[in-house]
Amino acid sequence: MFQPAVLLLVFLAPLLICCTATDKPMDCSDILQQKPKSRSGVYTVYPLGGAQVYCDMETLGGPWTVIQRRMDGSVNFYRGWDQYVHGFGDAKGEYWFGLEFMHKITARGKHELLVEIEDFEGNNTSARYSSFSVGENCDGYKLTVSGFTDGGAGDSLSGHNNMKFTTFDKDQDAWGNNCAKTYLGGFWYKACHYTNPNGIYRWGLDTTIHAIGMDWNTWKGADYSLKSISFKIRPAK
Ligand SMILES: [Ca+2]
Repeated sequence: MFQPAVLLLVFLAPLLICCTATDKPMDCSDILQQKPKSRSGVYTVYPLGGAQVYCDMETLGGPWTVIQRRMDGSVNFYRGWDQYVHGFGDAKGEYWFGLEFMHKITARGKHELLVEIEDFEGNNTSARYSSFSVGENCDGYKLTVSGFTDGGAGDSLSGHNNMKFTTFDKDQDAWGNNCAKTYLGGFWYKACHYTNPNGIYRWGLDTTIHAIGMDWNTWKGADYSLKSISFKIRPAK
């Protein structure tokens, strides 16, 4: 026979483990909620297992979880499906946070997206979307994005709404060939793109091979590869 105290422990143990797990921050908004004076920087979050991410606590009041960032060409973004699902790069610099993490975070509630871009002439601009989410694996990590507000960059993302994610080894785009292979990135390609944030880092205007750079067409056209671009999300108010 179990003693009552032992029985109680048996019932409480899973509950205790569960509560410990939910105390772990899933994204940068959890970080700020748990420690309101947190500054921008690299933090460990637990959308699944632990992963490093850059939190922007300042822009427009934050707290933004940076899910994609390019800034100096130091990381190769021409990668396969598994890497885009689980993430790659360095949270201190260039990285892709991972489609599974993006799905887990945006499935918690409505999120907004801020895209910030910069050219090589020192100009900065942005685009904002009031709703952004990434579907689950079995739905090809489909992008749902809407509610564009112009920060000066124009809207190069709404045209990708409802598209599944495509890499060179997983073609889910709306084109006869594989957009990732032709435009050398991985993205929610259609047939094929208005922006190519995971394309080749190629230092500004280059018309040698069409639209393979890190472009945002409504600002600088398809052959201008930006100096920096970042995608940031936060819970919608
Ligand atoms: Ca295709």
